[in-house]
Amino acid sequence: MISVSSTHHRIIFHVDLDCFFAAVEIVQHPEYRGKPVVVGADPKQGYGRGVVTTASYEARKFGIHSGQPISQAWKACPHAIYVYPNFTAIEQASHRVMDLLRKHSNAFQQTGIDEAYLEMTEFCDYSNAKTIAIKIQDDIQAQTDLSVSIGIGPTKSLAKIATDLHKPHGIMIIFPDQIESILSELDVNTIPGIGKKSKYVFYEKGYKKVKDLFRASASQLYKDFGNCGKWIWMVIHGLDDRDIIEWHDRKSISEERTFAEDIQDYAVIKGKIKDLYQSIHKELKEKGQIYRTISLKIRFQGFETFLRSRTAEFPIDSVETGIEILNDLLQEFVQNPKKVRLVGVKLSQLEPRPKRKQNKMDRYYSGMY
Ligand code: TTP
Ligand code: MG
Repeated sequence: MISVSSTHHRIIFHVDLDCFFAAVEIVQHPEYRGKPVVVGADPKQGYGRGVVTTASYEARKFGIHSGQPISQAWKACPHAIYVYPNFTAIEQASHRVMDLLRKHSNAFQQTGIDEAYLEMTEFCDYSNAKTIAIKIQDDIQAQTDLSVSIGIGPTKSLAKIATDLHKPHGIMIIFPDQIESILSELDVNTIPGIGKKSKYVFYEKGYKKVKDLFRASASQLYKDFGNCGKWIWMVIHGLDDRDIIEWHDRKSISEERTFAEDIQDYAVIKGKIKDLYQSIHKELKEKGQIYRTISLKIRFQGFETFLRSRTAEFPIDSVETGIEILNDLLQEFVQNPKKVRLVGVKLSQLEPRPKRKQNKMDRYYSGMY
C-alpha cells in the first residue's frame, strides 16, 4: 500500500532542448559539430541587419547570444558558421522530440517549440528521478541526435528554473527542502516572470538576489509589485500549484491583411495589427478560450517575410497585454527602410478559460506573463 503523507511532494520534469535551432542545423550538417554555429539573420560581412536567433555553445564562448545584433556577433566571431533557421527541419525535430517525451508520462504539456513539462509524481520519487531523467535524455539523443537538459522540482516554475541552472545536457534537481539554499544567491531574473528588462524595477527596490525576495513577506511583495509580487512569493515558496495541461501545438487562430498599397507609416501598420489582434482575441473570448503565444508576421516589399513570437508563462487574458507584446515584437522592424506589404497576427497554445474551479495561480493570470 502506498501511503501519501502531508509532506508528499510532486515531481515535475521540465525538458528543454539545448541550443535548439543550432542543434537541428548540426544534425543536418554533421561537419558543423564542435564548431561555432550562429542561427539568425545574414551577417553580410558585418553590415547585416537583424539579430541572432540562437547559437551553438561553441559560439556562446565568444559572447554570442539570442537577440544580439548579427553585426555584433560577426565582430565577435567572423569565422563562425552563419545560417538561416530551417523552419521545416525545426518543426519536424520539435514534433519528434515531443512525441518521444509524451510517452514518458500521462500528463504532458508542451510550452514552446523546444520545451515541455512532464508530471512524474506517479512514476518516480526524488531518489530515482535522476535515473529516469538520464533515460529520457538517452532516448532523445538516440532517436533524434538532439541533446536536452532536464530540470526537476516540486512545481512547474522550480523545474523550469532548474533546467537553466545546468545547461547544456544537464540534469538538475531542486529538492523540496533545498529551494531556498539553491535559489538564494541567484539573480532575481532567474524567476520566471522577471525578465531582462523588468529586473531593474526589482533592483531599484533593493531586490537583487533571490535571497532578498526570501526576506520579504507576501504582503510586502504585493505592495511593491502587485500580482507579480504575489506570484514570485509563491514561486520561491514552492506554492505554484499549476497543473500540467496538454494543449495542441497545431491549434491556433490567425488573421492577416495585405495593404492595398505597400506602406511605411508605422502608425497605420500598428493600428492594423491592433485591429487584427482585437478581432481574433474577441473570437477566442467568445469561444471561452485563452492563449499563451502571440505571433506577428510581417512581409516587406519583395516578399521578405518575418515571423516573431512570444510565449507567456501564463495565459494572456487581457487585450492590453497582447497589444503591448505585439508592439514590442514590431519594434525590431520600425527602422527597416522597406515598405510593408502584409501584416498578420496568430494566437496559439490555446487553452479553455478556467471556469468555476480555479487553482491559486489562476487568480493571478491577468497581466502576468
Ligand atoms: P531557447 O530554449 O530559449 O534557446 P536555445 O534552445 O537555443 O538554447 P538553450 O540551450 O539555452 O535552451 O529557445 C529555443 C529556440 O527558440 C531557439 O533555438 C531559437 C528560438 N528562439 C527565437 O526564435 N527567438 C528568441 O528570442 C529565442 C530566445 C529563441
Ligand atoms: Mg532550448
